[in-house]
Amino acid sequence: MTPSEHVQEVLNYIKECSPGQDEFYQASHEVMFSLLPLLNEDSRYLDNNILERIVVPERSIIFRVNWLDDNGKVQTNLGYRVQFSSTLGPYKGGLRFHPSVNLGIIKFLGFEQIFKNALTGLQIGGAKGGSNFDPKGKSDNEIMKFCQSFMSELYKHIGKHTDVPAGDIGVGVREIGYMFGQYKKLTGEFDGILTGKGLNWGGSKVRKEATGYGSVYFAENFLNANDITIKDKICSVSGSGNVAIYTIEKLYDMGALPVTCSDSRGTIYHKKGIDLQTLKAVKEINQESLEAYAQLHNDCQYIPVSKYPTGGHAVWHVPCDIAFPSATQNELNLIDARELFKNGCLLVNEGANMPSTPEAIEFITQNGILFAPGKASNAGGVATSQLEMSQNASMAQWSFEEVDIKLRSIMRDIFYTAYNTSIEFECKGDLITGANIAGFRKVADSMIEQGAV
Ligand code: NDP
Ligand code: 2IT
Repeated sequence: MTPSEHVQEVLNYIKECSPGQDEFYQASHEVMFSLLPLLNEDSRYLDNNILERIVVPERSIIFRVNWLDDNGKVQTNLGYRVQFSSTLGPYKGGLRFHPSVNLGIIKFLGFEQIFKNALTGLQIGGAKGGSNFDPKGKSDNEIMKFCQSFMSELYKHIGKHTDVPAGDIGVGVREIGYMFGQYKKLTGEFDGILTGKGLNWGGSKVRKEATGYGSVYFAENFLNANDITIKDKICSVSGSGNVAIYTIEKLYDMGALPVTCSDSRGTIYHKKGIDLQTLKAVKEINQESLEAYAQLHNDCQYIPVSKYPTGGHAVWHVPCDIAFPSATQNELNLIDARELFKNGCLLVNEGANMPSTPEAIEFITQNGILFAPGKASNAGGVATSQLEMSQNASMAQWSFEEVDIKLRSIMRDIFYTAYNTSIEFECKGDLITGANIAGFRKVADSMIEQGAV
């Protein structure tokens, strides 16, 4: 059997034993085929059945979460924690609260996390979790009740040396706080079992900003390696949550001009530049729709999702030099990629996890647009989570500058690891191949060294 046939066989196996898990299939398809240059030259990985092993989580925990809403009625949601790989360290990865969450989504995110975490060069394994709980429209009391119930089961499976969750979509410092409080109540221990904590109770400076800042640091390295500077570049950013907001903040710091942001209801196009203060007030403080932003700036355009021709996303249809998809999976498709190309886009730098569809990626890479895959370019969040774990272990708190310098240097190292690996495999600048092979090789070599466990 050739390596390519072997890969196809493993993918058939995934389809058979995890039916309906489309996003997981999409993520594993991308990773496995990109590994062929390595698999063709080194037979140890297929001889040791690494592919068959790495696509199966070490453990998947699915549980019921009962909680009381404000009317005293019992509500029920599904909770998940997929502990994918502990090869390089304790399981590490975020928790997502969104109505679209199911096992396939959590498995795709956990699978990506294995390689992302390996790329950071830090000692962290891969995991993901969450719930189909919808935080939208819930009172603060309901959010707290849900988080407490969720943790009442999750606490049995996590620990500072075993599994350390963090935030993701729908989970920020407020939710981490309620979950941390419940963990402490149940165990009586003040432990660094979550990251993204508040700064007064064990959180790290820069963790909140880290994914967005890191994404821009990554883009800067990628552009510089191509003799392009980030200064004065017009940037289209999607999303208006944690990653998008701090991407926009860092873009301004670097002299670039972010002109868009979006949420699930619409897109803002503000040609003179997104007003960061308004954006933070609308999204971080008031948790409103971006319509509220448009009401405060009559020189911006608001394009509701319902008004946009189906098949594409308004945010990718404005002139820009760099695109930062920073909302959710599959939010940039072939129609969008064509539009970006037409508008002269130089780089697509993924801030979200798997935001570009396979067809979009194919078009982008075949038409000379630089492409930074999320597992490399958005790794700044989890890397800073590991810095939080380090600080917790030594009961220290580092300054903002100290953490930011470390983050910047980690992003540079991740870029060069992926870039140099692409050179090693004779596809210079193909960071999908570079990042996947570099991450995989580290995990796979360690799996072989640790034996068949
Ligand atoms: P937030 O919950 O803070 O923000 C998510 C943003 O994306 C919101 O603007 C939300 O709009 C929008 N969005 C979410 N789901 C959808 C959807 N199905 N359709 C349209 N818009 C949607 O999450 P984050 O900013 O933390 O996460 C964004 C992305 O970055 C995710 O892919 C996440 O996995 C990834 N990521 C996050 C990291 C982190 O540290 N937080 C680290 C690495 C990656 P609305 O407000 O209307 O819901
Ligand atoms: O996708 C991700 O890398 C995250 N949501 C952050 C995970 C973490 O443990 O900080």
